[in-house]
Amino acid sequence: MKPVIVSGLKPSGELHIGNYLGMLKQAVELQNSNKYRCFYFIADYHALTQRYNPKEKAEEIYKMAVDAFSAGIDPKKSVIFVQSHVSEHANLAWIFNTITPVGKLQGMIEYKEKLSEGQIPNAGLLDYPVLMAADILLYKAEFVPVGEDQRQHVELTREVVRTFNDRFGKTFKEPKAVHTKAPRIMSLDNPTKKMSKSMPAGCLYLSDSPEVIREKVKRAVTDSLTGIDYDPEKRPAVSNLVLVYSEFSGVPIPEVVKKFHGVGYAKFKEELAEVITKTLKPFQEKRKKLLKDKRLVMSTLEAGTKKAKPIAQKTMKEVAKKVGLI
Ligand code: AQP
Repeated sequence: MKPVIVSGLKPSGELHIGNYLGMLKQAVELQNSNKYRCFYFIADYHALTQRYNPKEKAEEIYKMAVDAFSAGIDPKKSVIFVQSHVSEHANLAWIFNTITPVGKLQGMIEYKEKLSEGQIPNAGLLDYPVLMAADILLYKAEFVPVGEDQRQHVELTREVVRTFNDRFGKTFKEPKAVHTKAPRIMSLDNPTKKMSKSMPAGCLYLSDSPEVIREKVKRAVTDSLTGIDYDPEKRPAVSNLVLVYSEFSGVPIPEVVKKFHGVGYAKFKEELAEVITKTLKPFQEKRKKLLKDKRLVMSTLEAGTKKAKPIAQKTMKEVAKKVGLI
């Protein structure tokens, strides 16, 4: 049996280049390698932990699926579905809740960051990593392609595995987080914050038009020093842009720095906008077509649910028996 890969996309807004470079691009590569059984889901339950407009949520969920397909997630090669359509995600999270210390969840970096950004600390937000552990372990995943922000959550999943196996007998294996070379793309307007859907001012969206991309890149903060360089400690803003250039062009970072030696910010930013626009073109064309075919998208997701559900049910049955339910 091929090892299992699981990852999710939270429909809390449109996908940005951080989501793409930190996770989605790799998710597609792993799928295409043919070495894994890949499960990718739209994490709608996770999205409900943030303040949202219920009238917009269904559209966001649908668009997130469109974006995943447009970026190359292929239903012939991967199982793709909506999290809430497989109720076992919530059921398993409940069991894991009973073995997870609250103090551990209160100490999670992402949780504390969301609070510092002014979010109301609802129980779902606190519980996010436990639901994520269930997302991963329902399918007994070995690898989880995620951005750096999710590393601590995968670590918690590993702790859940150890606790569960200790108390109820060996059931799960500890999964590993796998990161790309761009695990943390920073916000365009603040290089100390990661690019986040919930902070749109610093985001470059995969659906942005060439004009918007040019404008956003032009406005991206740099620093008072001159020259294009890569030194995330001393020059985080410029280094972030160099990393984005490298990832979109496929040119290694040292060569990017060499290529733009002595070149001003304006020229570098023009070329950066161009390489992003060019790379995103096929994605945007596919997206435009798929957005018009809601029936196809919904039926593909339904087919994904049919594949995911029996596997989730099997794990849940095993867990229920182990923890003493009848
Ligand atoms: N800035 C980032 N750089 C690299 N990777 C990132 N990811 C998120 N932001 C960056 C990774 O993208 C995948 C999908 O993310 P998500 O949809 O699950 O939501 P998130 O991690 O909470 O991302 P956001 O954009 O910051 O959403 P909000 O603002 O709504 O919380 C994940 O693998 C994530 O690590």
